[in-house]
Amino acid sequence: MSKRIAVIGAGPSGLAQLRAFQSAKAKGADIPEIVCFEKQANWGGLWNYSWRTGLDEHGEPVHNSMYRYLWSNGPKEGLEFADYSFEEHFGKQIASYPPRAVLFDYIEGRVKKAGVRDWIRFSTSIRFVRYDEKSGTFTVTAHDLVNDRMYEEIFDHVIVASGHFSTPNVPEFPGFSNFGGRILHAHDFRDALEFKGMDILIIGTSYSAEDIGSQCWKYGAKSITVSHRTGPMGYGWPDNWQEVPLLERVEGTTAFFKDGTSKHVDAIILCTGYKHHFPFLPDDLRLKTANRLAAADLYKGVTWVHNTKLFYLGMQDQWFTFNMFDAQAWWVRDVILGRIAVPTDKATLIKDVTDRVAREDAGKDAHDAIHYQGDYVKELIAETDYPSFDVDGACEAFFQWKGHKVEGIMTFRDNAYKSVITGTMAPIHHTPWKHALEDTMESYLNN
Ligand code: FAD
Ligand code: NA7
Repeated sequence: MSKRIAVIGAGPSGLAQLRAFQSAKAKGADIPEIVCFEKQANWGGLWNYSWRTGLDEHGEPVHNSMYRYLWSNGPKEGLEFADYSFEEHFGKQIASYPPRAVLFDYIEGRVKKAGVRDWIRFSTSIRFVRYDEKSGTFTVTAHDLVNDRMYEEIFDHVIVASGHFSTPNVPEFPGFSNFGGRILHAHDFRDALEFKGMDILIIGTSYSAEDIGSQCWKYGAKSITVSHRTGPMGYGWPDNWQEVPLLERVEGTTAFFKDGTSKHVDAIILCTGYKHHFPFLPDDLRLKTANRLAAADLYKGVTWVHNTKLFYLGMQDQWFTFNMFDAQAWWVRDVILGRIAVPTDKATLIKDVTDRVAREDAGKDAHDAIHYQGDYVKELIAETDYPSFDVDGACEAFFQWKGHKVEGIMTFRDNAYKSVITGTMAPIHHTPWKHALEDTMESYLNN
């Protein structure tokens, strides 16, 4: 096959795409030339931890938003690869909420086995992509950061897998310019020990707020105050943790909230989410969407409705992660291999998107949202040869996880769930999460 495919990003989504093509090749298919561009020096995306914040050694925005001591915020049984189980990788079943380094090792294990590393051009940032109507091809401008060399290449398809939890959404509140302590966004949070003994104010009520607050609590912050715009998280928090209405202003080191209360704070961490940000795409190719399950303008959640030669992976808000990226990558692969036909009339493509939005909007709660995304994963895998797995069982692990968080927000990670790939039960971790200050892979696997 003489087609050329550009994949932008070698995080879990981009790597899923490489594995999808490699698995077709292993079964005898004629596959196109795949070139994956990754701006970092290694693969793994957000799971490739960096101590850096701000700009990297080449002056590129640091992609990493993860931090030291980060453990999976959901059960691993919800994300397990159907073609590469945790037991296959580690040689045994492991506990359910692995630290970052353990999940990085697992992600890497599958692609090392597939032998796709030389499909990736590391330390290469994509600067621009443009589509030429006449030739029906994309011109991709890449920047080789090590040799400081820019070049262009032509591709038949572009697959954007650059993630959407890296460019921070950073609101400003009155008084920030004169605040008497540190203000940072979750994207730049690295080590909870920095906040030991401090009164911390967190803005936001989603995963970052919950987990960064919990990290700071675990590593000895004096108090945690979480300020909400819409509503409190409502878990059974420890005694030195309070939930308050939205921040109104700060004066010196005093924070004032909408209900008239105030509190001394030493540092403010904005856990206010991220932006879908594609500075390398022109208007006609650039996705603009809210962080939701039914992303805008993507037929089947992956095909750009305005140019069906362009695909996006992993752009949805995420209950399902690695296995959903796989479902998407296998599906996109099969479109490119001509095994799946994408409708040619735009009205049909757009109707698919509006139907998905309506179905998501019809859901009442998190339970419905989990089912909605589970059904999406099922829909895609039914159309490809991705190994079928018990998606409802993975949803069940998520429901149990939600219940365990309500039972104890600082103890939910002490639970274990059953693998939907191998059917085996995970062991209970040897140390309760709140006492496990050390997060090396060696320590975690010592079960
Ligand atoms: P990313 O992991 O973001 O990878 C994108 C890749 O594209 C990066 O390697 C980046 O360097 C590269 N790239 C970007 N722009 C360019 C460019 N212009 N040129 C070349 N390369 C480029 N998920 C879970 O399942 N469990 C968790 O516990 C969990 N915790 C999380 C905690 C945090 C703090 C965050 C932010 C996310 C978490 N996630 C978690 C969700 C996470 O989004 C997914 O697990 C996963 O990393 C998404 O994979 P991705 O490949 O789509 O994007
Ligand atoms: P999310 O899930 O997008 O949540 C963003 C939070 O920030 C949410 O609670 C928002 O409140 C809040 N927010 C956003 N803008 C503001 C302003 N201007 N003022 C106050 N509050 C605001 O991002 P996360 O970082 O928590 O999670 C992203 C991923 O990282 C996730 O997949 C995890 O796995 C890790 P709202 O509820 O809209 O009022």
